[in-house]
Amino acid sequence: MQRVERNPQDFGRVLSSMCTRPHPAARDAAERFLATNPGDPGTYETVASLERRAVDLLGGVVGLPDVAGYVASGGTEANIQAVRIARNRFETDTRTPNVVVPQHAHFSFWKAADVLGVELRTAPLSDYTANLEAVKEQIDEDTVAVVGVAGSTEYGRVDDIPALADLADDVGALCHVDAAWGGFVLPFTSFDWNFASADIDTMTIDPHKLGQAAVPAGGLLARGPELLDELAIDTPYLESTSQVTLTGTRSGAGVASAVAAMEALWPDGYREQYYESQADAEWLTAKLRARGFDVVPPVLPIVAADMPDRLMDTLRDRGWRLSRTGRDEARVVLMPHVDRAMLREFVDDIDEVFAE
Ligand code: 0PR
Repeated sequence: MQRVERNPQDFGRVLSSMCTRPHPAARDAAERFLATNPGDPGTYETVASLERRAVDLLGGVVGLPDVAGYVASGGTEANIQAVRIARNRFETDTRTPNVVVPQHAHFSFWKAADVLGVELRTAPLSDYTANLEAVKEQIDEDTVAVVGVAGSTEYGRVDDIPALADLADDVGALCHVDAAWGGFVLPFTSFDWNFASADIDTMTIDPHKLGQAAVPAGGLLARGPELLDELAIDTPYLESTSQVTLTGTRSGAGVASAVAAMEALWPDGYREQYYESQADAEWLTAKLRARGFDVVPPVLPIVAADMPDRLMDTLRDRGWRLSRTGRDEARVVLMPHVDRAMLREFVDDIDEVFAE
């Protein structure tokens, strides 16, 4: 078999990333819109209408057809903005608003707290998901948002979102769901909630991760336009009069590629990809267990296995890109570019290293 020459866009041995090879239609669309700026919809009308289309398509994915939102630079921006929405609704300026996150929340929430001057309260996990009692203990009258993670960065685990949404609702706080990575597989899993059925207010769901769009294309969604209005800033000299995004000039490439990817893949392409990746995750789990590694069972397609440092270093020397969890496990993210052939090669390499 002829090896494809390595270039920075070759995902041949990348097991650590949440980015992937964009869908061909997404790549073409990105190129076509490279020099456009959806931050100036008065000038760049086509890409502005594509952004509305992107939000509509995302609404289809999350089960809320008339959802509000925009295409952000990534999950970090979407999470910061969700916290900002919640903070801006808070009505007293004499007390510090707080946001309650389960411990596995992405580090972008720490950035959000720092930038926005809110207190971040973390609640411990049990069995890799938010412990509801612990979350409840952290909530008080100054809580502006309760965050649930749907597809955690390290283990791909999903919190009990409907329960977290109820806890938020009890104190009039917003419920934000970080589905930056998991959002495009959740509709095909046995989780029986979506944006419409659970009492979710805002959600992060990134086309540039499992949506197979080009970077940068994150997604911030809100139940209605009035929540997004919390972010509106006047833009006196543009033809449009206000802006809700955090960044000014933005990538039209991200927007156009998000639309192209979703038009090509929603729902059948994403469904097939999820089934394949989940089956591969289970295959890899079995192979690793058979070799004596402890593996955290993959609920969504991420596999974490306890591997000796020396083995990880040797695999890295052989070109494999693996990342570590906070507990030092090797983490394999089964993005669409990770297929069975690649995983066979990976397992063969592990066997070779052991045989040395
Ligand atoms: N929320 C969750 C659940 C995430 O996993 C991530 C990113 C974010 C939010 C933030 O998204 P952006 O990075 O788009 O702002 N999780 C990965 C991580 O931090 C991102 C990543 C992507 C890492 C590609 C490596 C890589 O090659 O690990």
